[in-house]
Amino acid sequence: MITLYGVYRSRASRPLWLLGELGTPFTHVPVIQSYRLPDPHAKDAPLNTASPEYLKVNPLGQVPALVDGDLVLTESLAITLHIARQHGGPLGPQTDAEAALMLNWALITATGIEGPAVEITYIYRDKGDATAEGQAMIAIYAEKLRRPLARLEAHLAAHPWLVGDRFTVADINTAECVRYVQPHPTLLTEFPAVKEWLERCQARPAFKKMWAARLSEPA
Ligand SMILES: N[C@@H](CCC(=O)N[C@@H](CS)C(=O)NCC(=O)O)C(=O)O
Repeated sequence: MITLYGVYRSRASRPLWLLGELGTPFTHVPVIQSYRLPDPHAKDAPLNTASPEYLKVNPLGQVPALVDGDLVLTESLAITLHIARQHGGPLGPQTDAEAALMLNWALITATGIEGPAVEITYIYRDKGDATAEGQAMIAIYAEKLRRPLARLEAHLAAHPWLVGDRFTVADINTAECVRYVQPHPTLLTEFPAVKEWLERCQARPAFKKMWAARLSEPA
């Protein structure tokens, strides 16, 4: 049985969405980020990323982590790709070429999209959209995103999904990173196929269920 560590309000959302799509049984341990607690070391603190017990699972002190028998994985996109290979059916790779393409999209996403997109979300969360300083920073991150988003746009203008013309783990991985751009909707209007694809991903019942669980957790 798989054990997945991490609250919904974290990058655990990625494997949690996938596991919801698949209906695979798993044990969920909702470890919270230590920085979200007033005193993560307090006696009554919930299990968190600084808890000695959790650091034995992931010495990096981050969520998500996955334990599957003797295998321990501590990167969300490696976790989703593993689950998809083991249990994914059509959401996982059917050939070596598909496995390679899913990894390729995960790396484009992790190296080109996630970083600047997360910064955009943080700026809106911390500064709102009113400050000139915030807008200047957003313009810098938006410019960094234009090339990888154009790459995605070119693919999605010609294909409904990222791999194999069907919804797969590759769509979950990339959609969960492009989601961080959504607080800045004018950027996505430059990439209409990406915007439409993201809306299709987020209309899926398993995404909506994951999102509702996320919203039900304390902010
Ligand atoms: N590259 C890692 C990033 C993991 C990560 O940054 N997790 C955050 C929550 S979304 C975390 O655990 N932060 C707690 C900390 O860094 O102290 C992944 O995708 O799994």
